[in-house]
Amino acid sequence: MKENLQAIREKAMDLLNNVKELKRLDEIRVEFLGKKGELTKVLRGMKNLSPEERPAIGQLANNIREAIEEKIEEVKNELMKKEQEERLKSEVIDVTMPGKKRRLGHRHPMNLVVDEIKEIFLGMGYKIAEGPEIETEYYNFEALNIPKEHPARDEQDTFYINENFMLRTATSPIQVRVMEKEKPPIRIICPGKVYRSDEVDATHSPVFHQLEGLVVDKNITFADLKGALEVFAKELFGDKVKVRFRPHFFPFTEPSAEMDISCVACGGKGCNICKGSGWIEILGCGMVHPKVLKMAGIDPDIYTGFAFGMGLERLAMSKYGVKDLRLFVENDVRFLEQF
Ligand code: 2NL
Repeated sequence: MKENLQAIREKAMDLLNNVKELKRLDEIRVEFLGKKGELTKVLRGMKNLSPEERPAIGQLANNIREAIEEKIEEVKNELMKKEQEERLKSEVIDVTMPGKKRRLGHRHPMNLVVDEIKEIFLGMGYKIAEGPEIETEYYNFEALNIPKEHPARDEQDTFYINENFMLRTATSPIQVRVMEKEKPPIRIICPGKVYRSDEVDATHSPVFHQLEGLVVDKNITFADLKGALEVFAKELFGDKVKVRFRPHFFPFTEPSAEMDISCVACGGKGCNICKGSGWIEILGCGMVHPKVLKMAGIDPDIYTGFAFGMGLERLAMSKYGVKDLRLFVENDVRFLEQF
């Protein structure tokens, strides 16, 4: 009987040491101390013991009951404490915890170049002009001396909305509108989106950005053009940059030229960026064609002017070393956060 009691004690203690939930604790109490519990059963069997044995076993049984009761109480307190701690832990608000870090936005490289170029020309006394993206053939082509047969007019290059309207293929129509409205001196730049029906690749997109400039006044010469554009190039790309002008053709300027800058990647030695030539073409320019002035209502016998135009994606690509123009529109933060 004594061994029996010890075994019960051990079994109960073992169970109690491993109990994890209050509910299970109550089950254990009933199992051992309840009316049909193991210990109760043993105590019932006491009447079969001899009177000499009875007190000692009775004493032992009571000790064990007390020990189990005590243990139950102890485990109960422990479990309740743990439960409360867990609840408090889950409910706690740590007011000293730092807030969620928000990622700071970045300015788009396209906006960075546009603004930088604007600042340069504003500093030289130019004003900024804007105009509609939907244009007529007159403002987009006719007024710029682009004849009907000119390849630039080809349906392939131009997005037509209907017979009368199209998406502008350059920002020159803005300048035509300014010439019509205002008297010289005119000194403007026209940044904006332009549209051409091109297939998308690393250097082409049907929507891109352009910035054109126009100066009209008495006695404006090609030397003024060269001076203004050289200052512009040095301010944008640094004082060490060299420029050169190559003869070119545009229907709206005469004479016309393209301006190159010494390669920003290799400094003119020749590399894969400038395809070994040491030069990068950045803009087209020329003296405004007398016919263009005349059509806009400016007397070419009194006034002369120069104009220039540049694609901003390509400019931003050489300035920031971007190899694929599609990155400008994909809005991948890994790209954007570098600016
Ligand atoms: C280029 C070349 C150019 C112009 C644009 C212009 C505007 C008027 C009159 C005369 Cl209203 N010319 N603009 C002149 C020369 C070149 O752009 O390669 N652009 C991306």
